[in-house]
Amino acid sequence: MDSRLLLKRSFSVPAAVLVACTLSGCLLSGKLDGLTSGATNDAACAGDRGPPGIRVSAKDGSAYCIDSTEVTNAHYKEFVIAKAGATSGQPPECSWNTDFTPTIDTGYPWPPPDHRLNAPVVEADWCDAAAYCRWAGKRLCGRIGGGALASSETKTSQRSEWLTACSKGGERAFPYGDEYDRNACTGDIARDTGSTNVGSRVSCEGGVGGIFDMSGNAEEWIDACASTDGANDDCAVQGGSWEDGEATLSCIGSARVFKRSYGWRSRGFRCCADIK
Ligand SMILES: [Ca+2]
Ligand SMILES: [Ca+2]
Repeated sequence: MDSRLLLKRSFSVPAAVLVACTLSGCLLSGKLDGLTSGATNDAACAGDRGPPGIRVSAKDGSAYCIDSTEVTNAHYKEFVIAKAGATSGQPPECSWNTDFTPTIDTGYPWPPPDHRLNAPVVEADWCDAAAYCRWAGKRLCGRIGGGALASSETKTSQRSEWLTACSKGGERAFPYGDEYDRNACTGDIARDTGSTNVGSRVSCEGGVGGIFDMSGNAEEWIDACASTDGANDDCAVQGGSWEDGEATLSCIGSARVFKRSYGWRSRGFRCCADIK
């Protein structure tokens, strides 16, 4: 599909934002405040810290909120500063986690440089991500209706908050449609350049309008771990990243697991919340 049609369909762009569409997708430039600091399609998802929430309707008639974008370096930096080294209040399976600072990797330093503040935070382990979401008044995306998703349910859209949002309730293979479009999202077309600012590729919108980068950019931790023993639990990651190709970039086909303690340069997260 012509990405300009996607724009007209459902994306409300602040007047100060310029949109450029090329073969490599659409990129926003200019002022992003309308997208990243308070824009929401539903007051029931407003008011928490972090990216604005977007309302998602599940097939069972319930509804919940999901962050419009991945959590950014700027969002996460606020959290690290606010916690000031304190790591109390974590669940028992995170008792090993004594530092919320992301691991430092080549090209992904911490603290982040100013020009990377709107890029997704990466190198956070599962417990860091869960603690951020709790601090923000939210939770890692898990099971529709609340709580963790069983690891066997990560490919069941009617059970998973993350997958329902990405696949529009199981109707789409990719957030933007059924056919893979290598240029729509920040997948392996960015293998040499890495992650981009969240929400900057407007052709990567969906499954629900107003949500960006469910496919690619940073892959995303969800609340679906195989056990609750600690650092070595296998926890699910979805959506693929700038390091991945088609199979991993689809909504349903992308469920992989990594150790709870294992941050990575292309692994981030977003949060979910109950409707207020
Ligand atoms: Ca940590
Ligand atoms: Ca993503």
